[in-house]
Amino acid sequence: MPPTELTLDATALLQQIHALGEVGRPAASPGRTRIALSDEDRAGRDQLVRWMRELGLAVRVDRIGNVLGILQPEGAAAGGGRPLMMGSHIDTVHQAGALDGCYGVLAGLAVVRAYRQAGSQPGRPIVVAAFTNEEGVRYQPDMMGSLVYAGGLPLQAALDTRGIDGTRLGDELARIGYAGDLEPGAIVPQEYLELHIEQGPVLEANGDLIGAVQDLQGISWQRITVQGVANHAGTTPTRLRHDPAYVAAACQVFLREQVADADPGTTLATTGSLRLEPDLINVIPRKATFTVDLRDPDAGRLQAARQRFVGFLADLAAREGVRFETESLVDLAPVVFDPGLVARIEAAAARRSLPCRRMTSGAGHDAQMIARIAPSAMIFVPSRAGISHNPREHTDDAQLVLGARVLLDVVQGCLGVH
Ligand code: HGY
Ligand code: MN
Ligand code: MN
Repeated sequence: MPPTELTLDATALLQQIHALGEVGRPAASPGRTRIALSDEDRAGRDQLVRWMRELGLAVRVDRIGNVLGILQPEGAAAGGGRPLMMGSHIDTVHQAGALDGCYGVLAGLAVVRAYRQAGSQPGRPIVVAAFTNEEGVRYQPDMMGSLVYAGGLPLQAALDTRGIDGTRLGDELARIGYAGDLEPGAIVPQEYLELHIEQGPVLEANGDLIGAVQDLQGISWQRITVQGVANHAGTTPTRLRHDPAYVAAACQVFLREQVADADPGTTLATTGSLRLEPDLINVIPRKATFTVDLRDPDAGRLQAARQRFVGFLADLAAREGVRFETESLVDLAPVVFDPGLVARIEAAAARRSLPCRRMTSGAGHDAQMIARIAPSAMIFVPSRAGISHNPREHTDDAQLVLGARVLLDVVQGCLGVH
């Protein structure tokens, strides 16, 4: 007689989170780095595939390198039907924490393990997915593997993408041995669930343990190139300067004071990358290249912020006598997740008397792409001090286990135990 409630193997989950966190972490370093399609990413993928195979999952890799572990029910439960998909990513930013993305993928394995250890079957297939290049730090856009999977970016365009290091994505994918043969999106899930750390301060600040993520804010990424005139730092009067560094700095002030701090203060603006050339102490730069990451839950506000910024840049460039170019890398509208799945997450938390809050995701996630092809939702757990994309990223083990338990409850509610 199958059990009415599956048991989560918390020890195995935490062990795998720790073990994967060691892949790409130099001995003396607090953080790990597994940039998409790097040798370290390959090592993380190889480890994940081994764990998938240990659980008896059929492993498929698609043509953009997404890794899918498939549990196909047998016997009476093999009633077919489209799979329930859980997933996230295992590529990281530079010097990352151990949880971003990895937690959701390994919790998916923990759900499969619960069925295996109970000798039970789900009523439909389960797919655990690790999507390629979620972080988008080497190749833009981010969430690339899931975007291709959802049909939002042509495969060939993704394969031909040039990285910030000049490499071609398709070549690197082949080099690490993950240019698979499955057509991206060939397996359309009936629903998609992603468990993830919040990466922000909201849950912790409010004493909540579970976030039922109902929507995800819009994201705009632009790369700005400003061409000025290199000149001598000591002999060039200010009035004769055409200084890209000054333009880039003025843009930062504008983005903070006129965009991020403006009412209602929901737009976030970040310059994460700034490069000056020739980058020498006594030379007025000839060129500045910088990125602008804008986020807002409201599509109209996001587009207005984007336009106001470019308008400011155009006026400033004319006054400073410099030329500029803007390259759009990402322009994603906000996404609303499936209300039915969000309600299931809340109900699962309530059954365990876990304080739960409906919320918006500040970060981008693969779920926002898969939501284009299937009902999707996310479960968040707290991040200590809201820190992420930083080796100090941390969530207490007990909180990680509770999040995975809620995921298992929701999956069990969708698939049953046979
Ligand atoms: O940029 C993001 O929000 C995600 O971490 N890729
Ligand atoms: Mn992530
Ligand atoms: Mn991330």
